Amino acid sequence: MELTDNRFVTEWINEVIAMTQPDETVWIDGSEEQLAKLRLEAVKTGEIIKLNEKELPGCFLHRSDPRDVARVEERTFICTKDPSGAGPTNNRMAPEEMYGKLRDICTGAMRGRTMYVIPYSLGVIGSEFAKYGIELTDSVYVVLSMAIMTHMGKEVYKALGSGSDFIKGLHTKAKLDPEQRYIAHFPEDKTIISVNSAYGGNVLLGKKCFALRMASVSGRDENRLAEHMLILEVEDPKGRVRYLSAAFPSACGKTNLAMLVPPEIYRDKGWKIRCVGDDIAWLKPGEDGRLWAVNPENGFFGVLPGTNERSNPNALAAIKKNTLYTNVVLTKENTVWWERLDGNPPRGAVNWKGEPWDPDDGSSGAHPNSRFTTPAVNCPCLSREYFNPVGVPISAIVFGGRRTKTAPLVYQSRDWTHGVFAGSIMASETTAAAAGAVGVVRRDPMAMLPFCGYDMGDYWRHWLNMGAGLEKAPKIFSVNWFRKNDDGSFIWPGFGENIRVLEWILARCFDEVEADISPLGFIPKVSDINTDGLDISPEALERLLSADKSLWESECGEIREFYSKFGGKLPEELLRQLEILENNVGTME
Ligand code: OXD
Ligand code: MN
Repeated sequence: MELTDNRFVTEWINEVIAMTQPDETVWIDGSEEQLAKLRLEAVKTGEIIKLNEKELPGCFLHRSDPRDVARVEERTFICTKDPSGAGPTNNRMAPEEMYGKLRDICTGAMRGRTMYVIPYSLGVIGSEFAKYGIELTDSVYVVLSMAIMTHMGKEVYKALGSGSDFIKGLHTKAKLDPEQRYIAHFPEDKTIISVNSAYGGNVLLGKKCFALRMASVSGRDENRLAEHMLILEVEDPKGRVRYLSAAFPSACGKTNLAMLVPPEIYRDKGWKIRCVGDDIAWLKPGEDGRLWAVNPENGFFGVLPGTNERSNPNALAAIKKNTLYTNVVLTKENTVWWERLDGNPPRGAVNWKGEPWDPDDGSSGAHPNSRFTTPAVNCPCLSREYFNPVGVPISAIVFGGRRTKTAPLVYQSRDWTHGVFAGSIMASETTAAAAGAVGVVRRDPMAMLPFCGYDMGDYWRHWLNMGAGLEKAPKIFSVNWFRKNDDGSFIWPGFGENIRVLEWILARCFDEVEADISPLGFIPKVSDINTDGLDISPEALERLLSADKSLWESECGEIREFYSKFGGKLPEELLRQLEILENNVGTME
């Protein structure tokens, strides 16, 4: 049954039906009844496997095609009429050319299949932040995932009324052909089309495609930011509640930080950390001159390998029910397992491809980018502000990356412009979240390299403008939890202990602590990072906070080279900041 008579919706759906030719069209209303029916159907077709109801109630396992396990940046396109609309860091194709290719792929692609119509909202429906989308898909997995990840349901049609302000999303698995895989964004047409994939990051169109790529473009015009950031609530022993947002490239422990459990010594004193978001933040100035943020999503799509009692007990608790697992080990007992969950890989299990798996043969059981999809409400430390339609006020913005040697544990930028510079020079060692080489250092400004929907030079300009318009702009910090000793061991314990750095960051935001001036920015006095109960010497801490002259000299060279890609789009202010850094590095011992 059609759930809306909005002609912008119905005319578009009819066009897509004519092209893709599904056997049937099902309008998703968001009801549990309909979802339960779809789960049953998907179990029957083998698209998902029902897990042990006693151990994992409401949980299912999905396996993606082995050639389709991660985002595919080389096949992700921004399609603007303006040849320079996508900038030097995105793939671009002219819209007509991309539409032509997609038309060929989509024609008849849903024959023999059902097409689902998914109405969803990013942000609480009806709130000032909310934006609406409709995804058409031939994948039940997508329907079930979108039901978890977004505010999904027929209420969206009511909020949309007869208007055309929604993002059109078309997804077809087509033949899952990697050679014909395209994740195409048409910002000028408010349209996303994704074909030949069924992996979450490529096909849950509300996530990276809309909430970051499309929303970054509209953010530029609407005085907003759409960022690859978690949002964290910190309550200190005095009961003061403050918020920070933090950008890290994929799989740098963002979900762990977002759900951080303070060490006992902090818990005893009354520190509490709550999660508002783990991946995406939408930000806009409030009337009070502060920057306010919401998490537009409604669930978590987190990486499983390495998720365990120590790294993220909250995530482990969250995924015990109503969770969709992708590409993990299936045990004899119909439960799931992944690398570094515990030291007990199961015997007699099957690996992520469904093949018999011997944990002693050296192969991994779960895919390195295996995932959980779980509702936000499952998270034991979810902030009460999570559903607040006006969001939360941000005191600090934190940029991070995975750097073995170069970046110090933490430093504070001198001002907003310097902070934008710090974000623009972010770099990290690559991980398995995107297809491609693992362990290579790549520059990833604001962790947005794969997600900024327009020219990054213009994006930085937008950041600079946003700051200029904020009376009480957040302070900006850079962190690196991943610095290593020469023997390859991590110097900083990370995980829950990161609260010690957050404590300093917030103290700086509220002028409660002095700092030293370093060539990079403000750094903590060694005595101002609380190491009570930690086995770390003042010398080691000093090393963590230090910056090596020769490494920073080459860093400056790499930044200059990276910046040169942006030509005239690079804001002058950032070039000035690079010159200041180069001078400062010149004065290092
Ligand atoms: C993600 C990513 O899936 O950043 O969140 O790749
Ligand atoms: Mn992410």
